[in-house]
Amino acid sequence: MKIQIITLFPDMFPGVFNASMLWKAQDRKLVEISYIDLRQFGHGPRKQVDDTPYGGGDGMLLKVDPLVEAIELAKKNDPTAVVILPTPRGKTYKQSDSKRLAAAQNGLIFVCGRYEGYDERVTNWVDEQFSIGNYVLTGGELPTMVIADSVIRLIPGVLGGENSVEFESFQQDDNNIEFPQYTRPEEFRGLKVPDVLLSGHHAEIEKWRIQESSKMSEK
Ligand code: 6GU
Repeated sequence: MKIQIITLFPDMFPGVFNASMLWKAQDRKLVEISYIDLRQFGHGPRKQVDDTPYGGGDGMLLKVDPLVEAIELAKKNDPTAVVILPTPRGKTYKQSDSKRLAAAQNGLIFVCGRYEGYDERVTNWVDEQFSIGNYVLTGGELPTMVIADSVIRLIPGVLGGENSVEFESFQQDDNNIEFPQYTRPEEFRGLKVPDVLLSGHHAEIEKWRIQESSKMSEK
């Protein structure tokens, strides 16, 4: 899967993508991540990519023309890729979205907005708009890392045991939370591992885990 990221800040990404599972996924050629520096599509001697909003208001908006030209280059590299715009105006991103994007196996093009926003006309070149929650971030880079991480780990071969995905949080549906887990020691500073997990009684353990999952989903 090709992942192309259009951003003014490509330096934000390698620390996240070049560690652990995400690094392994690239090392095994299961994903290929590349960056398109939006600045190179800026116009004029100052490579301007932003401008003041029509109608007035604070701050600067990313201009539509550099954004669209960058998307067109990314599309030329990967014509069937899905164009994703992370934005607080989008629908809330869910595990069902990551499953859908991973299963489709199309490449992904992320368009990272910055500053106070972007010219709304860019959405005509975008397939999906996602928010990652009800709070405001300074740009689309962090949401891009979040969404890309959640998709990449679902690509077959990225995680070790394929069934480690099956039982985890949100996998059955978007509200299901994984049960709590424990490892050695049996007691730490007076805190004991629940007896049932030490019982060796598989049916009881299964029952307990189901109970604990549904308790957590209610929170
Ligand atoms: Cl996708 N972008 C920004 N800038 N802020 C957000 C967001 C996205 N999702 C939640 N807050």
